[in-house]
Amino acid sequence: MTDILLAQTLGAVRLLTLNRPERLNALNPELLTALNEAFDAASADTSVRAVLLTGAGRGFCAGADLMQDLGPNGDRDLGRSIEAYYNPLVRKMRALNKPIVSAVNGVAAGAGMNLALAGDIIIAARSASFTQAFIRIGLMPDAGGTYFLPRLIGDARARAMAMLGETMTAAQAEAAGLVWKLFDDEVFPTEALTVATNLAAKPAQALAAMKQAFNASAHNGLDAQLELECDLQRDLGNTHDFEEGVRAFLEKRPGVFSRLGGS
Ligand code: T3D
Repeated sequence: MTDILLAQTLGAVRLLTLNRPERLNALNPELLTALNEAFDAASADTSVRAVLLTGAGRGFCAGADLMQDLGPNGDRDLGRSIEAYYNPLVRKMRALNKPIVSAVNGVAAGAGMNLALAGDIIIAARSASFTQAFIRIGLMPDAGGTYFLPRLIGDARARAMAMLGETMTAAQAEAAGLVWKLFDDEVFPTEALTVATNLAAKPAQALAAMKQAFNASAHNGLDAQLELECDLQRDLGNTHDFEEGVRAFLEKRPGVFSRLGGS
């Protein structure tokens, strides 16, 4: 039996590959459980300094598996699966004190798109596409879509994308600010790993503090945010990484930075 989620450790990067290519990596309970467990494991493993999330085959993720039984005898309480799988997963991704790179290798639809948006840095292959497919099946965005989308691309674009259900090409997504960078398809896996590897070599405590601050800025006012920055920077000023960073600058060499809670 093939693993529904491939988890590989490449140096300090934990590469997670959604692995149901024949269903465009649609999310069923087994895959959602595996993802939840994989983020717990990445959090607990101090040797992991960055997570890279991508899809096998030609899709990133087609959202919820629509082949599940939704007929008269099926479970129509969608809230139940959202509470059990999607919401914990999105919360875990945001709370993880290590950066997540969402590497969107192909189509990202519905909750699959929104999982990508829960990452810290979103990159995409030029052939990738993004769609809030929910409206086509009489649903609304979940998995954080109504939270992330307006913050990333603005309220006007977010509403239109969700309500019209149109597909955004990778180039449009880059222009709208949904993704940070595009890479040619042929080099996408290599470039995605390079982004994650670069992140993994950076000062882990500074990255964790940044993630905390960016998460908080979604709901903080300026005063609260300035105070949070001050508190976090005070802590960072006492780290070995700060000492090392300044020393490396003065000695004109690259810094060698520690992982979370260790060297
Ligand atoms: O309780 C809960 O779970 C609630 C949570 C809901 C969250 C949601 O995500 S709701 C939204 C669910 N997703 C969708 O509505 C998207 C459905 N898929 C599509 O619209 C299209 O497949 C795509 C736009 C993603 C890609 O189109 P295309 O033309 O590139 O591929 P395709 O031919 O449609 O799909 C290829 C295969 O994947 C195909 O199987 P086949 O015919 O080759 O055997 C197709 O059925 C399968 N597939 C695609 N999406 C899903 C799927 N199988 C199961 N579930 C899917 N979501």
